[in-house]
Amino acid sequence: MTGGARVFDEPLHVGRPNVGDRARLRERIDGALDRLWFTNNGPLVREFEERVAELAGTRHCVAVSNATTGIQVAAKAVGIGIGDEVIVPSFTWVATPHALDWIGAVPVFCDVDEATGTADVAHVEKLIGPRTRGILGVHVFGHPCRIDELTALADRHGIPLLFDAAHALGCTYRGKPIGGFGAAEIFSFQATKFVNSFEGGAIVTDDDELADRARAMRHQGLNPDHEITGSGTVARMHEISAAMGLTSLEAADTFTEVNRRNHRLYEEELSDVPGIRVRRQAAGELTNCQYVVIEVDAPRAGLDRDTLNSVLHRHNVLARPYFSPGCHDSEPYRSDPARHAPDPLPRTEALTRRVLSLPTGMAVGPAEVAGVCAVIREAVSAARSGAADGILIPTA
Ligand code: T4K
Repeated sequence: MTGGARVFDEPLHVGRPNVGDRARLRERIDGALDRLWFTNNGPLVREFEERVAELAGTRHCVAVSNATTGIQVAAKAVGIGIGDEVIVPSFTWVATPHALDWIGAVPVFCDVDEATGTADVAHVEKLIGPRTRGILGVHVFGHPCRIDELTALADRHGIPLLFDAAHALGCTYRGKPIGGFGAAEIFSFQATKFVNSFEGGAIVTDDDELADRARAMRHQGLNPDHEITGSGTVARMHEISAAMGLTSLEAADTFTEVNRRNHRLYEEELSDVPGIRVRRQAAGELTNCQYVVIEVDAPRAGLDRDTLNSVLHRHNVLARPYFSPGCHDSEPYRSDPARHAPDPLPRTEALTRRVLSLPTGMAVGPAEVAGVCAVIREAVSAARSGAADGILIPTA
């Protein structure tokens, strides 16, 4: 490593898709081709919805084309519209506020609790005002929000509570699967997610009427009798996506085992590296361990997150600084702080400077984890001994 050679010849990605049994995938795709039923509530989509609802423990699952449109449909289905303020954490992927902004709602950013990375309930309460029409919590990196407290708060103020559960399929809160909390929760099945359907998402809920509205909204407002019941969009999942979703879902236990093993290996390998800490999974809960996130404490590590990230990239480890910058510090929100971020968000800002997501998933084995950790260990060691990151720069 010190001689300048790259540790990895090929790029090691954070979000390599988890596939499952390819032969089953091909069979399912062939079945769809034989049936000539490609989209709009096809049999594979309905089967996928049943499986996801089982896993989430909900009465309904409405599969959609991606989680972003899923958030939009769910928000509209609970009555959020133009000019309505929705309180949302800034520490999330920008899809969360963008989904609201795109339907004319106004994301108002709250700070997060540093340990969980999820909405700080006291700050959410402080931000509730006359125009607040909803709260959208995010189970970031699969860590559940403080759901009971948010539920009590939303009930007290009579506003709907939704959860962006893009990272949280297969995770639990107080032993109950994520999916059945709030008015509705939204999963993502984008390629890099724990279970993927190439692109895809789902709204899960126990509310029959909300589910009916969401089903109509994802299909231009049409009900099952093909009557136009209101406005809608096109957010349908197609059969090929559902084929992948079902195949990937069947292998979810294996994905979880591999993710957990990788998470444990990273924790072990990095436990003695000064200034580097693997963020904890939720204590006492089931978790899919889809994200391995380290925090870089720059004064102790001798280098900051961005320097470490550059070193990793030079070795072909394509780590990602999820989620940095905070959404409040990204356009269009940054340009209108009075509207979107009326209060300072110190814990979000501290977190966004420190976090870095490392490669995991089915494409990452113990040897890859060891290689990534060796780069980190040596980078920290060099930085602490005053050699900056120079010794890790490959010559070629
Ligand atoms: N809410 C939250 C909290 C979210 O994190 C997300 C999505 C959403 C809502 C919205 O969900 P969707 O509407 O997308 O269903 C990625 C994903 O595109 C995005 O879905 C995800 N969050 C976000 C955290 O990450 P990017 O721009 O970082 O890159 P992407 O997807 O091109 O690639 C990520 C890594 O995965 C790279 O290292 C390359 C690798 N990769 C990617 C793809 C697509 C592969 O190896 N194969 C692939 O097919 O956004």
